[in-house]
Amino acid sequence: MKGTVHYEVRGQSALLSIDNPPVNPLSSGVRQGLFDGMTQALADDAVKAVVITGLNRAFIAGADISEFGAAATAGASLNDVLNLMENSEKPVVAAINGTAFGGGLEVALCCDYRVAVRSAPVGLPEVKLGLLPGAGGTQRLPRLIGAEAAIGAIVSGSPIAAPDALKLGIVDQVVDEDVVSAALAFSDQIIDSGSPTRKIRNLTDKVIADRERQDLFVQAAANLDQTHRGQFAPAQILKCIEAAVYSDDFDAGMAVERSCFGECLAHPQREALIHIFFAERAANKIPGLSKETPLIDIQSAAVIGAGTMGGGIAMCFANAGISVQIHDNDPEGLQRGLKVIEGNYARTVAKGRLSQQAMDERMALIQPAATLEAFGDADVVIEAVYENLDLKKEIFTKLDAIMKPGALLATNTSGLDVDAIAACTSRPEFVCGMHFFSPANVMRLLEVVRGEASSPQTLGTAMALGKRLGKVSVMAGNCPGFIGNRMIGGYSRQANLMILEGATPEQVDSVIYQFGLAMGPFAMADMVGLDLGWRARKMQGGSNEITARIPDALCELDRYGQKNGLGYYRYEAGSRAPIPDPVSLEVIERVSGDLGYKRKAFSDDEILKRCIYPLVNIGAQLLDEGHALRAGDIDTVYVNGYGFPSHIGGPMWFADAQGLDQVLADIRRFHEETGDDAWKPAPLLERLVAEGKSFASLDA
Ligand code: 3H9
Repeated sequence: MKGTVHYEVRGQSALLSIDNPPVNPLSSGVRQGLFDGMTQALADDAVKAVVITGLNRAFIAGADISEFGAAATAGASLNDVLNLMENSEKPVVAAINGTAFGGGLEVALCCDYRVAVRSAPVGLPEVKLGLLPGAGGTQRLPRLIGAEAAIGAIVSGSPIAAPDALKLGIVDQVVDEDVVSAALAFSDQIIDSGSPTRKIRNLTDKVIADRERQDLFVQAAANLDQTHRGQFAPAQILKCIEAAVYSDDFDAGMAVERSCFGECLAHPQREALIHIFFAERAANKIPGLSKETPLIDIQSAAVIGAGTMGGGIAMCFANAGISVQIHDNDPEGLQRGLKVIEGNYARTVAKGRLSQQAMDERMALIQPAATLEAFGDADVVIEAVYENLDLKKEIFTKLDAIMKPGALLATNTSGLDVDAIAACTSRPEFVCGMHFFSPANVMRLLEVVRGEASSPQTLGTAMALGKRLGKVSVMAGNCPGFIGNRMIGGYSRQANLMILEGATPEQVDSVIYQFGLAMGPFAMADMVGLDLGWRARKMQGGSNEITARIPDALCELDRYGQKNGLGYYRYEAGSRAPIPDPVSLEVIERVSGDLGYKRKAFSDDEILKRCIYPLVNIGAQLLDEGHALRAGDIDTVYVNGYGFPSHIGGPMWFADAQGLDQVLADIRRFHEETGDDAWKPAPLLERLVAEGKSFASLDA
């Protein structure tokens, strides 16, 4: 059995300490240990109360996620434990020493009182795994804090800092340190005062008052379309909370929760989301890099380029409490960049998500540097200038002369040759790619690009730094576009070919939106600006790619996208909502005709496959070449960097769910129909189908 619970008597109380490192999930051994500990405490007349706490760095991280979908384990169930706690006539106090998430908070909600250390977050994040709190959380939290706050907490799944939990009434006391002593003192007080136990199931005031709020659930359901489009669990959560509010019988509400939890558990979205949870963590484990690999100690950083990217990266360092210098070869650009950073922080302060003091501290960590020479002592430098290999080479030549020995030299290139850049230095082993996604202070993904000479120390430091900056880091090999941009190249190309062949931008965009992405390729192109690619192509003397013909033709008519209200779509002044435009359709039909296409109708199914299967085929090539280490890494990149819906699990997981034989058959058909080499099936895909295997089987 995994995990255990230590039992000791301290004064008048039994202290149960959960021990299941590193984060104390409720594995079978923990459940049994809690059950045995409670039984022992209840049987001992000398014990007047029970205090439950966690060893290691959490209170309880929730149910053991690896048990979902696996065979049932022996021993006490969580329900057995919670029933003992809730029926106990001796008061039970939770000493929340660290993270109390999911089933962990539900254990605490079965206690009579909760004392938390200030640094401990609590929350019910099950929705992020396609689940709902299935151990009474949907019934007890509304009784404790009211339906509106409970909906906010459970539907978002967001962590709640202990001081906020105190304000909401989720915890009864917050202490700065030694939460166990505080909880023991708390339980002594209850015993001495003869205060009764306090069972949340018996609290009814809040839910009865909520019955007057007719609009609460209608409004919450309407919001789901904005916040959780296409997801199954959130509506089930509302159903459970509604049962908590409108049912006088606590057990009837629990029955609704049990049934809805079962439906979530059986839903494919649950499996996809749990796949992403474990894939994000597996991505951190790099073969050949052990925990013992010595890392560069990063105390200070430097960023070159104060544009959107460089500014965002500097904010990432400041947000993590690391001092960072920023340089731009254009002094006005540097000042502009600093103003943008300040504006970004000010907006967060205005929204109440950051205190003015925290903003001031972060701004103070960001120091402008007039020259590159000022960077000499920094432990890491990240170059974030525009995508021009010659410029990057020039910068790395200078950095080699300036930076102290042992510093990490990283380029934020989104697809250029990291080895060519490293070769300009006398220390290519200290060079790697660190590809942030825009806006860098918001997007969670970081591709760490392994150059041929990058040392384990360099790569380990870049991965660890990513974690410190709050990123999900994925290791990518050094090939054009790395993982993400190489794949999206295939997706965009097919979308552009389809509008030449007869589809319309709105048809393609609508299919991709329905699939779950925030926007389709053409709305996205309008947002980015069609003129960027057009100008770049003109500077290179034009492009022979037929997929560039339509955007070039649109730009020739001054249709640059959202920025001037006309692109693939037209936009009303002040609005970002794309409106289909017959003028752009005329342009598309003209170019298509000039190129000799006979326009044909597309089904939605065909459009989806033409867009998504290039991701799968290129993903398989990346795996075969070793440029991606795992299928799960590719899914992690796509979900965190490209808005692929996490409840579909990423493109490789999606392909497995379709059946790889079906995917391969379609790819072969596209290859035959178009003669386009891009559709040549990846050898790995063919091998997997021949062997009856899946992408997931490669990671197992
Ligand atoms: C639930 O509770 C359902 C109930 O309502 C009802 C049941 C009937 N289980 O993230 P880290 C592993 S659903 C198993 O790197 P951090 C993780 O895989 C659950 N394993 O650390 C990793 O393993 P490895 C609701 C878990 O400090 C290691 O622990 N709870 C679990 O950055 C370290 O994790 C959640 O959704 C788990 N529950 O963050 C919370 N949690 O070292 C999910 C972690 O082999 N967990 N592991 O790669 C988290 O949000 C974060 O892990 C946490 C720690 C904040 C706790």
